[in-house]
Amino acid sequence: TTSREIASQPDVWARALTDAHTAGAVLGQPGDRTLILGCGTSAFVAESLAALREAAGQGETDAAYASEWRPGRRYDRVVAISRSGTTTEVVDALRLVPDGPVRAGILGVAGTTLDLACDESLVLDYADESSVVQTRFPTTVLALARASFDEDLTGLVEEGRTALAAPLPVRVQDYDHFVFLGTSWTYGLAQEAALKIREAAQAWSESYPALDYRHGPIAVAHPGTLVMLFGALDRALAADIERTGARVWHIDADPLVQLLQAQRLAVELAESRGLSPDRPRHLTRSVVL
Ligand code: F1P
Repeated sequence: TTSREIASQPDVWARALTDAHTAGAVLGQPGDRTLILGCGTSAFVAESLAALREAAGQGETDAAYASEWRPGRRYDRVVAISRSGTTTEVVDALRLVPDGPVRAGILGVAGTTLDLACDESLVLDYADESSVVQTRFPTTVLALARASFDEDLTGLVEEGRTALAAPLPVRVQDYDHFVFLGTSWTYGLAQEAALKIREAAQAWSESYPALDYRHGPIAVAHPGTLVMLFGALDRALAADIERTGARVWHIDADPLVQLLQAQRLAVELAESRGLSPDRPRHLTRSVVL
């Protein structure tokens, strides 16, 4: 299931890009102060969306883990992201929002508790998944948001298909430690990639803002470490990492295609360890307390 959903991403992105214009408003009108909330994968998507919206000049945008957020700053709009629409901490956070801001949802399923608690929802049912481990829902939300901010994504679908057509250029058995680095909106992708490795393959993974990696965490890098760089290649950083004996993996492609390759890495790693990525330990599709 997980592998099939990973492979379906270019087609699902293509579908999303045809109605990008309908999606922009869910994050607020230009100038709106927006807060985006989520848990797990959806918290990382929230972080990436906040960085993208601010960089696009759309207005001040905060992101928070739903479980940590408490009312304080004033917002024009609070956006809840949740594939399932039932995650307890997200539902609870939305209930804490004082009267005033518009409550909006970016959801995978219509008619859920969150959908009913929102004033408006963008339901991406075609990107919903049956697997526990999220793959295409988060990438589709991000593709849609970037297109709605007028980013040119014409090459994205083809780049995704090309990546999927070739075997991964990494031998997963060579590594016992996986690090993912990103900057600006790709830091959310790096965190999401590291989560995939933990969820699907029960392996040791970490994620950091790219340049912060040199400020401590690089101390545990060793020849069994694979460090994946998201976004553009920083040659100086890559050289520093390689000096530790760790391997640097950078793909010259759109960051969403880089994440797709990290998802494939997680599946291959799980299988090489005799685990099924479709049955991650201790996890359910939606965490309802
Ligand atoms: C959030 C989430 C997932 C995680 C697991 C449990 O789900 O934490 O990120 O992979 O499936 O749920 P949701 O609120 O987006 O449905």
